[in-house]
Amino acid sequence: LIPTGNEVVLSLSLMNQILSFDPLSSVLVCEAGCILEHLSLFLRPHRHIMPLDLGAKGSCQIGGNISTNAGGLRYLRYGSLHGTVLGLEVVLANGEVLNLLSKLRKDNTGLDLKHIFIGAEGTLGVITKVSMHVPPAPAAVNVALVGLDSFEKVKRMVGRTRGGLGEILSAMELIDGQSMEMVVGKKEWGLRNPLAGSAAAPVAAATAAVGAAAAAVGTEGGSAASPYPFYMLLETSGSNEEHDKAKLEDLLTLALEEEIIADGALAQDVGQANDIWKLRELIPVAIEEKGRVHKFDVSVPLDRFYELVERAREGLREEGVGLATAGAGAEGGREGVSVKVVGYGHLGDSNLHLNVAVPRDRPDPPAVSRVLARVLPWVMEQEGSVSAEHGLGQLKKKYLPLTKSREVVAVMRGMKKMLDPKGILNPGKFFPAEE
Ligand code: LAC
Ligand code: ZN
Repeated sequence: LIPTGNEVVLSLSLMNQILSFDPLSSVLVCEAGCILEHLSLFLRPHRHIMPLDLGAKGSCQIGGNISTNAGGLRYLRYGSLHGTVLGLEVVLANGEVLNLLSKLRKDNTGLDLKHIFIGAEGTLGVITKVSMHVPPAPAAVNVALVGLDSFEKVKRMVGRTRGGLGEILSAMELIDGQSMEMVVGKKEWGLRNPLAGSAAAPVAAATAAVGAAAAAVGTEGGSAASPYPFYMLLETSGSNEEHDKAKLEDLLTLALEEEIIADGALAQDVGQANDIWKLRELIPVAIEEKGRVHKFDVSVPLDRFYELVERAREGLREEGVGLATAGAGAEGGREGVSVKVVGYGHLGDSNLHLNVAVPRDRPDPPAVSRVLARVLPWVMEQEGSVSAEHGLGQLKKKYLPLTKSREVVAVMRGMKKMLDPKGILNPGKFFPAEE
């Protein structure tokens, strides 16, 4: 976090106490500076989990998670923080402490003010305490990775998965082929693609390969590290290991028979499950090394979900920009520059992360800027959202009027003026300059 002007950055990291936990009602109350992963570790012996999980769990604080309305990897199952946060304590701009620290699931008395602070990016008050409904830990968690030949098949698999796994489905994530190549390409992480042939892949060797197709590498556009253009990570969380596993196996077997998936692997233990998760969670870390990353975090209807990534790649190619691929390295392109484009994200929530890495040593070539400028207008044409889970901050505040009508933005401004008349809370974020 960096101050952008004459600002003071407030650290809540010393406010890291857990205040109470009631296992019967599953309510956790803590201070806002608690690190997400510490909360998960605290809950483990009590057989509960946090309703949210994200790659940054080891450093992010729960107050920040709530202020940014973080989404993450468990959203599909446990939903938004607007549902799981039961109460907040908030310090207002005038120093008053707003006690909204309810521990109740249901409380229909007047306006439910906590909601305006969830996702307000710190512009309306400073969250200091948090009360959350935390789910019981599932007794059985299973993780599978499947490889698919086209996004059309990904869409069919989404339907099959929802139908086949029903209430035990807890995550459905997308990893595209180039993301996979990038993550397994980081040799120091020692991660393998369990669907990339059996000989050299410890994970695959120990993982039950569901498809005989495992060895048949060589899909068009694929590589040794990533034989398929698409992968889906499927997770189930339920109460009966055998029953859940049987359901997942049936789903994969059926999907193979119908040629919706080309191959699949089911993790045989927690270590393998974690390794499959790492293939997904480390994508944003891996791309940081490829250059300065333009990050798009958009909601797009599933039907046209991946089209955005394809359009970006096509647009760049047409503009003469080279596209870096793992094996081949960089093809420079007419513009003498090469960028890396990957797509991944929360398929089950229609939330796509399009990341474009450009060389760090110089400003973006105009050709790249032209293509990237078309991304968000296209998203809006699909009635999507320009920020699905990362918020607007200062970089994307100009897009607020693209998503919200004038009247809606006016009400937001009115609330800001009422709660923070001098504009001292997180200035310059979120609200675009007034017309
Ligand atoms: C993720 C972050 C980028 O989903 O939101 O990995
Ligand atoms: Zn995400």
